[in-house]
Amino acid sequence: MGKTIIISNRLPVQLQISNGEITAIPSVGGLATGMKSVHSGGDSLWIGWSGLTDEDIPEELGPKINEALADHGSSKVNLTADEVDGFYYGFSNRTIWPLFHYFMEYSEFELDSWNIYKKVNQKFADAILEAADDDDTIWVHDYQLMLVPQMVREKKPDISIGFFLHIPFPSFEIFRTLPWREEILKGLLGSDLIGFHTYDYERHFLSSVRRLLGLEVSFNDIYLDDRVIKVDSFPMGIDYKKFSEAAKESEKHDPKEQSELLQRLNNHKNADPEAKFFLSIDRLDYTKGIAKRLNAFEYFLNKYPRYKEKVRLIILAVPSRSNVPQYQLLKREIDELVGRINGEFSTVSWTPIWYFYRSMPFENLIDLYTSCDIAWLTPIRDGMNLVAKEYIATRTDKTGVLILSEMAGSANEMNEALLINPNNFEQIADALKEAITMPKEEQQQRNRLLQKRLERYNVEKWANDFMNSLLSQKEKDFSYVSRRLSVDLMNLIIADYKTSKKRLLFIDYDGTLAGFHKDPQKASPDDELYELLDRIDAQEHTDMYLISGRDKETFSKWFMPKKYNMIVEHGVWISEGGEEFRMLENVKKDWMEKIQPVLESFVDRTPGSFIEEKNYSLAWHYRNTDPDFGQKRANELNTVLTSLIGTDDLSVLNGNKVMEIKSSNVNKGRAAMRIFAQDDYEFVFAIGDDWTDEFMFQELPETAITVKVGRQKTQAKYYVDSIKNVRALLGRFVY
Ligand code: GDG
Repeated sequence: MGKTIIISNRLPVQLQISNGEITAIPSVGGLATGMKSVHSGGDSLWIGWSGLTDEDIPEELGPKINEALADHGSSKVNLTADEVDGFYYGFSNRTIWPLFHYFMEYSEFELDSWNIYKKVNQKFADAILEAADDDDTIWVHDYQLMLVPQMVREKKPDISIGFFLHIPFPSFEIFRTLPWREEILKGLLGSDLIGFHTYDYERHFLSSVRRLLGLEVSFNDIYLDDRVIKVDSFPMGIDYKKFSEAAKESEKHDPKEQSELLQRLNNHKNADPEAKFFLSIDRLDYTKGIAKRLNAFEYFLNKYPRYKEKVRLIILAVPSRSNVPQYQLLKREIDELVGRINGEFSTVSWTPIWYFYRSMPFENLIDLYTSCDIAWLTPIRDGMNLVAKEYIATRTDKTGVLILSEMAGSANEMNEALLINPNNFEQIADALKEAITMPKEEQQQRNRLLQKRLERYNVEKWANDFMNSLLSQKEKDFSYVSRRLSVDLMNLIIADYKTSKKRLLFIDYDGTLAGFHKDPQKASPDDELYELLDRIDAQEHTDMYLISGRDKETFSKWFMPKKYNMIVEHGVWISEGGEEFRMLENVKKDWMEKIQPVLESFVDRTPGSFIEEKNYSLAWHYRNTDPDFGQKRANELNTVLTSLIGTDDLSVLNGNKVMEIKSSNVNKGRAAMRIFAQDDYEFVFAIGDDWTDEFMFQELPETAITVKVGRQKTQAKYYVDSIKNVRALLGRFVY
């Protein structure tokens, strides 16, 4: 196995240059810590931007910088200040970030920054291509690099590529407003595996793929040409041990060894044992809902004035993207709000809000987590929110209450927290009161469960799950994936048809020429279909056979007057040129009376299902049952029948919402081959939609054109996706 290449906008280390000396400081964010286990284990390379623009790096330091990065298994992509501006501050943070967090009004659609985004994505892709061997595994991260997977795929079609999105994927209605939506989706679809934090983001993505690109999606697999792309959710965890150990370590400290911050926090706590600290930690970002939280705090103090002088809100807002205008406005808004609320409520001995606008060292972060009674994290939208998980991990005695927004991805896994809607101040005020008064035992009970889950599904497990899923995707055998019948392919087939001297066509009926109906008898041919079949049948040097599992009575009624060739009951009967049906295979039917009661018991227990008795087979139809229930019963029946029929000469066919039991020596493949052997055919064509047609696809010679209707596992060479397209294809033979 080759090496792993991780690609993200920023590298796991940040470089600083002072007095010609380079220092590399480990990055702190969730992504950097999360990928540590993948990056440190074995052969791995991390490609990203160093945080310094070309203009920042003195020429003579270039090689030294590369060496410093190489020491950390990293390699940089060089970006100019203009590129950082258009790609990072521009398209990534003024278009994608707001749009994907449902802040449509902040989203700017600038052609120039889109062009720079494309150019910079190509730079990242080129850096990968330069470093990658064919057996390497590539893991691309986040919204800044959504075009990279396809850019790499174009040059290295067989390489294994995974992509993980750390922010939400918005609903189709939001995503569709992006002018370059198709390009973004196609960029992502260069991957073999696309991961999201939650099932909802996954669902939104699949819906956009289906609606905007019209691709076939089955469960969480996307079918694109001859590739299958898997989409799945992997909720990101934290380095649980690091946080819980740090908290334990800090508790061991003698008060004099404690950080100044902790000493001060403790002094305040000791002065009034009833006082409670609320903690709010986020990057200063409009998605995090800091301004709303401040307003809600004011609302709480007015609604429950008895808590004045008892509670204190500690806000840590970490500076972020301060080049983007919205962030500058937000900074001003928060400064003003803090000033106003403190001005309104402060007393000589009490300031309700302590506000820090900076980044803190890790130790201080732990101090805040361990000394605050309530973590109040109420983003308006957040891909995951790791702070919520980190807070819980540091609560060594299991006390503490987490108030968490429903709009954070982490809310899906943290049901024991007090979940709130960040726009509902009434609910928030009540949740704060509930948190203040929550008995210690209840806090511990909730946190015990949370901690257990976070410890188990930690970040290492997250990264390993993703990598294993990516590897198994690579190892899967997709040879069954047939190709969509494109216009070009269709033209070739038609040309072949027209120049052939003798042609043979096998055409299935239900699900191929006509749609399904609640009552099978009502799925009769329409005039347009008769006209199409008439024309094909009238072609010179062409033998057309309708080939079906239906009974001969129904087909006699529908097609005998037309004198079409017909093979029915999967190959038991044949009628050619309007002659009476004759038996093509000798089949037994004495087994039927034994199987019939079994099927009847399933009809009794499965409302909507029924038995169709044919001359030589029995079919149990479950199209009209509840879909999940019907499928469950079908699986059950399959097991029962398999054990019942044992080595008898019977087989069970799983068709489209129907199970049919019949003699093993009868199938469409055998019947088709009998016809094929009768003449010297140059052009052989078979089309069908279900399992019973697979016998034809399998048995007919390699040169035959075999076409499946629908995108499922098949032996057919090609597929078309609808009955409408079947008719269009057949129409091209004759019109
Ligand atoms: C994006 C998505 C998703 C924060 N302040 C300080 C500090 N931090 C650390 C925290 C935490 C990380 O930064 C923040 O992670 P979040 O998940 O809360 O938020 P984003 O930065 O917006 O991250 C988010 C995440 O990607 C992962 O996929 O969860 O939804 O938006 O680890 O501890 N660390 C230090 N000082 C600080 O002042 N040392």
